[in-house]
Amino acid sequence: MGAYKQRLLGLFDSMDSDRNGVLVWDDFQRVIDRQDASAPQAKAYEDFIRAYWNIVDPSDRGRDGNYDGTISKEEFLVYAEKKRIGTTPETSDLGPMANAAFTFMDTAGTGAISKTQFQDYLTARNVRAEYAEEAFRRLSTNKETITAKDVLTGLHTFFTSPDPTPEHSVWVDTLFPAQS
Ligand SMILES: [Ca+2]
Ligand SMILES: [Ca+2]
Repeated sequence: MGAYKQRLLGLFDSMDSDRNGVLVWDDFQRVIDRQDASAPQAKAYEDFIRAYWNIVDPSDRGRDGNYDGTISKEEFLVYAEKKRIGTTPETSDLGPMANAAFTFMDTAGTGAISKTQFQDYLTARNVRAEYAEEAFRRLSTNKETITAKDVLTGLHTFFTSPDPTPEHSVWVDTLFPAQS
């Protein structure tokens, strides 16, 4: 199996919170409910999960191939390949999710994430310091901050690239529940 499929199936498993092999809204609600609702970025994280649901939601029949109201792994992969491979970040369906991810990581709310802020965000989530540094180097276009556009480009790369470790995507992993 290619790195791309493995990466997407890892993402599928991390969101399949009842481990029954299909995605429905309850899986996403459970991820929201497991957050500490009083944490500073709890609302921003909920917005991110809702934005992610919007590109999974089986009520879009193009995603739910067998019309059973749930998204299977196969449907998840087929839709991702059909809809995203060959798009640009701007023409993909990832814009709202990327904006929500940016807002979540922009803990100071300044509209641009500084290098220190980004590295602190990652190391607080158990990413090793050298990986955090490398992730910043790869993701930041201007080498001083991470912009919303950088996050969109990085997320698009994560969802479309055949590269085993696209853009050093440790930061993407921090956005989703850890797989147990
Ligand atoms: Ca499930
Ligand atoms: Ca289905």
